[in-house]
Amino acid sequence: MTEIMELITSRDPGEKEFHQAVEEVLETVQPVLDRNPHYRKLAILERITEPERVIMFRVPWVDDQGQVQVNRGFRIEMNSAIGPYKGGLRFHPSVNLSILKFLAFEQVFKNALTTLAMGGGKGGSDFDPKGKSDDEVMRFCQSFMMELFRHIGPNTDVPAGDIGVGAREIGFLFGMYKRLRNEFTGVLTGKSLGWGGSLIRPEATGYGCVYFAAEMLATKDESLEGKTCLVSGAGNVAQYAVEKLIELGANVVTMSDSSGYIYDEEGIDEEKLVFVKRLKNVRRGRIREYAEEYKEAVYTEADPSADHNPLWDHKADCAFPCATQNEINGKDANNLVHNGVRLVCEGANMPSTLEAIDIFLEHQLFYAPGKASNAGGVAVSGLEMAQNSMRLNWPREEVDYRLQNIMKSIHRTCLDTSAEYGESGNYLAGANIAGFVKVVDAMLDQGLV
Ligand code: NDP
Ligand code: 2IT
Repeated sequence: MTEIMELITSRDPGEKEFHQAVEEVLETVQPVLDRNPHYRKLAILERITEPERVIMFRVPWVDDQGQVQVNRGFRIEMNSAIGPYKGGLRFHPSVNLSILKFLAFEQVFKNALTTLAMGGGKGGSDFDPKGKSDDEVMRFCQSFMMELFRHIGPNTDVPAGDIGVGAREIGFLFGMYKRLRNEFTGVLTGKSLGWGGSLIRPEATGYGCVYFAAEMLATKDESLEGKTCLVSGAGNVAQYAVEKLIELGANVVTMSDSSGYIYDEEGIDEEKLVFVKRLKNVRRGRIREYAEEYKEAVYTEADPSADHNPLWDHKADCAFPCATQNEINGKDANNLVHNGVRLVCEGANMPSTLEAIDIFLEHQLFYAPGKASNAGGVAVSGLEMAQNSMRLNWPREEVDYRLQNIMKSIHRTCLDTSAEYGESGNYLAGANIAGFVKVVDAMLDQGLV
């Protein structure tokens, strides 16, 4: 195992997020490797950590001042053992190969857990949609698709949204794909309802995450009702996690963006959440304005030089990190434990550092890794693909019912698998092993690919 980490780190020395994601999986799948000594000869680890294909391309576009801008576009086609590559596109200035490879790697296991036939991929650009006009975003998306279209397709690779890519961007990307290919297919998910989108897809990641948390608590005959919850982020995942938490009677006291966070001791209610949705989705403003609107809330500006995030330093029962990777470090994890938090359910991808995860496991918190607890988004993307193939639309209740069942099934798989491999109650081990076994079995069935 250390051998394979050495190989990966020496091959791509700068890719620290990718190394972190691989290390987290390798640390937990050892029992599978021990039971299957032939995996070594078949170079399973070497194959599963190497993308099937990496596409990098130039994205030139013209801004509103007539100035030519150049961004970098990517698509990592990580693994297609169990279905077409599937995974989001991220537009954020921090995007690079390391971040997208970690996301694509996680996606492979996550998609396997959903029970649907989807391989893993991820893509995006270092383009920053913040502060850009709709026209600029459209020109960028059109240029991005002018290269990406030749690599994707409804049976090949099906992108969707992620940070910085929502319904607006998916619309512009779809329009250009349709024009270039002259075909109307489900090549992207997260489409708007009127032209092939699925009900519940916008809600799916946040709702699914809360369904997963409810399942964890139910194993101890507890529920979310009356629980104080810390949520980070204020985007797609955070908004719908908060919506479902409110519906289930929890008291949500925080939300954040990259500039800072609000703490509202009285709780974010339905009306306040409507304000956040308008603020973020329509006006594209900052979370600071919440505390200007609701005087009972306190706003704290982010301090990039601080060694911890004060959002995680409040008395609470549950924490839902829904912003970005590595937003909970070891110090934050200790703060959560000392403040009485007993459940951490990840809406974001890899929001906890390896040190933070060790602290959660050591203190026996309910800890759900993102690849299990945030799989509801890609699961409903899979349901969107199914509806597109059949050219029909399921009602809201049907999609929500299927989402709930998928989250229950992932929860059950994590618990059963962790028990089977002597790690009872360790959702991280359960998720990693179950995803790994499914993908590896498929790879072996298909020969040396
Ligand atoms: P959005 O772009 O809608 O929202 C992202 C939120 O996180 C914003 O509040 C943003 O603040 C904040 N954020 C982003 N980057 C940083 C950063 N570097 N530091 C601090 N805050 C940051 O994205 P989503 O809600 O879709 O995604 C959130 C997380 O959930 C990501 O980890 C994503 O990979 C994961 N995820 C998303 C799924 C989906 O279906 N959308 C599915 C599964 C996982 P600001 O506006 O200031 O940048
Ligand atoms: O990280 C994720 O699972 C997503 N961004 C959603 C991917 C998808 O294809 O819906």
